[in-house]
Amino acid sequence: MKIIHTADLHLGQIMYQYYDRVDEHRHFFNQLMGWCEEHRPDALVVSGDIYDIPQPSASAREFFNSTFVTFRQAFPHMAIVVTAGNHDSASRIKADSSVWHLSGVTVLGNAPSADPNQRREHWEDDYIVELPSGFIAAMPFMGNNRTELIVALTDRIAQRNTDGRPVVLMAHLAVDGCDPLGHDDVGTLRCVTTAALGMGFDYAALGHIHRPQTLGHDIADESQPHSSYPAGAIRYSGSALHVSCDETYPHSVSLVELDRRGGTVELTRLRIDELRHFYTLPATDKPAAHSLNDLYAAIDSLQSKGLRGYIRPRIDYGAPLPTDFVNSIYQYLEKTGNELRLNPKTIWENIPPREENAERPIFEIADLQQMTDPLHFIAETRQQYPELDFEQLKADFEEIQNELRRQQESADNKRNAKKNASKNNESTPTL
Ligand SMILES: [Mn+2]
Repeated sequence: MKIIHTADLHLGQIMYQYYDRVDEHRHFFNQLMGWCEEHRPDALVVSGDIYDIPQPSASAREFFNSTFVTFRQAFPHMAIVVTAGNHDSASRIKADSSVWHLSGVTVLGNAPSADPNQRREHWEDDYIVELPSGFIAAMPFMGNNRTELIVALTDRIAQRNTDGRPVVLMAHLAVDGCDPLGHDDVGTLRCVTTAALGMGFDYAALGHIHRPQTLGHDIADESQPHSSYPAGAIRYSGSALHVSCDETYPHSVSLVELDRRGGTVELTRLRIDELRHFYTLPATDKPAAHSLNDLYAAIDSLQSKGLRGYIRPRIDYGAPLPTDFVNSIYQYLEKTGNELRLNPKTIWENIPPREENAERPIFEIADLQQMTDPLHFIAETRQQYPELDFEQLKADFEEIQNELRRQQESADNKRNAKKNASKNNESTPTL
C-alpha cells in the first residue's frame, strides 16, 4: 500500500491580516500533483486543518473544491481522504460530505458522538476506507480527545482485515513527545499518549503539529530523504506551507509504503519548495537598520535577487522613524507587486536596559497590535490567574463564538429572505 500523507493545509489563510496566500497554496498543489503522477499512490490523505478558519471565504472554498475535483479527475483510481481539523468547522465540512462521496472523495467532518447511545451499530464503518491494498481509519479532530474511539476504529478494521492488509490511521491531535516548534498553542497543547492510540495500525498519519517528524525519532533525521520504521510508526507530515514565521524549518509531504499488517514502513520525504520564504531584514549577521532608507536598501537587494517572501524588519531602537513608518514600508513594498510582503512585527535591536525595579511589560505594543485572539493574551498571562481553568475558558469562548456565528447566519438568512421577497414584489406586475 502506498500513500501520500499531508495535513494542515490552512486554505484561505490571510497572512498578517493582509496577504492572501492562494498563490502559495496553488504552488504547493502543483508539486503535489507532480508527486501523485510520479509515485501513483493508492491514496492521498489530508489529516485535518483543511481551512485556516471555521468560516472560510467563498474563494477559499472554491479553491478547495476545484483543487480536489482536479485531483479526482487526474487520478480516478487514487483514494482521496480528507478529515476536519481543529481549525475547521466539523459540521460545515460534513455538510458537503455527501456531494464529495458521489465523486469517490471521502471528506469527514464530525467526529463520532462521545455518547455511546448516539452511535449506531458499526458506526466505525463510516470512518473506515477499505482499499484493495489496505485500510484507512480516518478520524477527524475530536475536541475531547476520546482515543478509545480511535481504538474502536482499528479494532473494527482488525475484524474486517482477514488477509493481513496494512492499516493507516489518520487523526488530528497532539501526541506526547512531539516537537511543537512554531505551534501557536505551545504550553496549552493537550497531548495524548502514544499508547492511547493502541496497536491496531501500521502507520499513523497525523495532523495538527506543523513540523514534520516521526515520533520517537530524531528531528535531525528529517534531512534524510528516506527512513524505514517497524510497524506502528506515528508521523506528522507537517503543514503544507509554513503557517507562521516561526516555521522556517523545511516542510515536506510524506510518501509512505507499507508491505503488510505488522510489516515495515518505508518513508520518503518529498521536500516542498515554498513559493515565499520568511526573511529578517537586515539579516541577523548584519547591523540592524538605523533608518527607513537602510531598510529599503535591504529590500532592494533582496528584490534584485528575484526573491519572494515575507520580510520582518530589524530596526535599531534609537533609529529616528516617523510614527507611521509601518505604512511607509507597506507603500514601499507595493512597488514589488507584493512579491515582497511585510511582517509588521518589527524586531527592535539595542533596546536600552531598563532601570532596576522598573516593571517590564509582558507584551510590547507591536505584540498587542498583532494579537487577534483574546485567548492568546490570556494564555500568555495565565500565571497571574492561578484559579483560572483555562480549558474551561477555552471551551466557553468556543461556545460563544459558535453562538455568535449562528446568530450571524440567521441574521444573514433573514436579510436574504427579505431581499428576495422585495425582488419578487418588484417583478410582480401591478394590475
Ligand atoms: Mn494546523
